[in-house]
Amino acid sequence: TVTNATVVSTPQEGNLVIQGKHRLANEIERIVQEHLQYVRESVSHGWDLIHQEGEMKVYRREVEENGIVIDPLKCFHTIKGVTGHEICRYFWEYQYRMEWETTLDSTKIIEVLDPDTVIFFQLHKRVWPAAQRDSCFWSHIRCISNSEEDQPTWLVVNYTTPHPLAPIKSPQVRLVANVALICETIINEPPLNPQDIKRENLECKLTYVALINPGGWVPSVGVRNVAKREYPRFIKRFTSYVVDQTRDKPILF
Ligand code: H13
Repeated sequence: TVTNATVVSTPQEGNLVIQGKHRLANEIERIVQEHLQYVRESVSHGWDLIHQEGEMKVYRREVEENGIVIDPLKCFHTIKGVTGHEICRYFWEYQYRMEWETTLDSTKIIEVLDPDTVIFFQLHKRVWPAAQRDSCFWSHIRCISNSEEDQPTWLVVNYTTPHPLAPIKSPQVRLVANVALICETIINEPPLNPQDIKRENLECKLTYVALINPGGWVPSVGVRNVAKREYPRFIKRFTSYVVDQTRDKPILF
């Protein structure tokens, strides 16, 4: 069903559908802007490098709130042969998720807010310390053009939201998350004609930030060990998956 849309009749264009804002539009705008701000902040004091492998660097800041570990995590990586759009598309699209996610039992879309924004309900594996957890979050994909010449920045934000179709059923514990994947595309040795750009000219600079509250007490050593193992594993597996999937496909700019 279409909501928030108004059909107007105009003498010149005939019937026209005007799409109104949905209920989460303002919140999404605010969180997207916060991430774009935060992504430019460099990692300095307080951030520990917890994993380095090739071009990948994973940092975290140890933070606890009422004895619960909520360590912010930030990962930088550079991937050859893909665009930022491709990385973000494969992260956002529901149909690929179970092929690269190793920490999920299930995922489903419970609402479509607009063509770039959906609400997911997910059941997480018990790799998450202690009891099984679930999550309910809006997921938004966006392209931001910086200038006429530059390649645009692509981003996906996942942000916890309540939903009537996903009530919290105790003893199930809900994760509270604010996660962003932000990608820029670099074109090395650009050919004169943009049509001649090959995958070997492409490089994607990826930043992934995760602020996740486990939603209840879990032993801090356990959460920190799981995080240290699982985040690098996810970045490696997910980015190689996109490289494999796109290798023989036309470039998606
Ligand atoms: O970002 C990742 N996956 C997204 C798509 O499935 C969903 C994610 C999300 C997580 C939790 C709540 C809402 C959304 O954005 C990849 C996630 C990899 C997670 C690695 C496990 C780390 C465990 C850390 C424990 C902290 C409590």
